[in-house]
Amino acid sequence: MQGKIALEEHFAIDDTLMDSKGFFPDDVWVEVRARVLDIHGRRVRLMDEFGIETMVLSLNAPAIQAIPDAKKANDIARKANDYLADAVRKQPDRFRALAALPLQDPDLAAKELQRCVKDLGMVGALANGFSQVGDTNTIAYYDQKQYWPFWAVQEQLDVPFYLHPRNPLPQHAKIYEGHGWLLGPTWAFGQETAVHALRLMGSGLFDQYPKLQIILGHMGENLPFGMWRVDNTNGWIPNRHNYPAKKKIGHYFQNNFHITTSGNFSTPALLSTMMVVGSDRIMFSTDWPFENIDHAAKWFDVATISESDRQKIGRTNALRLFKLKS
Ligand code: GRE
Ligand code: ZN
Repeated sequence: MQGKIALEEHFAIDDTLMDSKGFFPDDVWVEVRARVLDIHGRRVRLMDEFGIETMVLSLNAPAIQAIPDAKKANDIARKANDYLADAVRKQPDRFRALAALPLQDPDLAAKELQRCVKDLGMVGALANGFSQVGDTNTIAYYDQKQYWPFWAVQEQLDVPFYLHPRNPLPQHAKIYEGHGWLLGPTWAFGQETAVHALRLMGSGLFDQYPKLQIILGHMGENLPFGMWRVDNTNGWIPNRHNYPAKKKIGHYFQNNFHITTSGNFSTPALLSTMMVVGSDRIMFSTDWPFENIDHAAKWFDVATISESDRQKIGRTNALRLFKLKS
């Protein structure tokens, strides 16, 4: 398919580059390092070769979220966002941008989001899970009440928020001890991000800000497959669930969330996701440079879905969500 738009596509600046190193063996890192630092070279050649018209770019992980000092997090976020805006300006027909945010301080994050959207023309934000705040062992999830004024700004700007994975802190990852292969993209990323998303849904955030739109990668971090059970397990027990939100969790999942195919090029997973959220809320992505553009595109271009769904998922859903001109 020509004209695809991909929206979980990463770059790094020198200050955040090394955050990605630990996920790869040393010999592979030589390759990934070159890929993540490149924007206008090999990346664009691969986009041309595999029918990707536009990439919506975001910083690598965990980057800003792992800088406990709010002022420093703000400085690096601004630096990364200025760098990204410059790169997009060089090829505005091929790239768009998601803002990195210093969520250590909700007020600073709201200000930076406003600057990125209003002054730099960015089309949304991407955060890498919880933020470490003040010291490396103190963390905050974005359902917490101090973030609600930030969410008011996000809703008012009418741009989506991509909730991207990070690993749990070591002290919260005992279950993976001795099984390091389950950390990162294999399992821990999805587990961590799915629970964060469920916290947002159960908190009542979307009753207060019903227009908020959150994007999840990796085919919804396994949530489409689990959603029925979340709402229906032990349904025979009265008032089984006790959470602040007014509606079933699935309601928010279907009305306030979008899902991308990043790093999850599985047709059974795509078909299940289409049955749970519908083809209007799924969008193509690759997760370059941590996954491969050719794997994503060769899979998606011939996946057993209708051509009208391929157009929606490959292109037109993203045009609509990000208000890009067709
Ligand atoms: C990602 O961005 O999803 C990612 C990383 C690091 C390793 C693998 C991966 O940030 O998919
Ligand atoms: Zn990613």
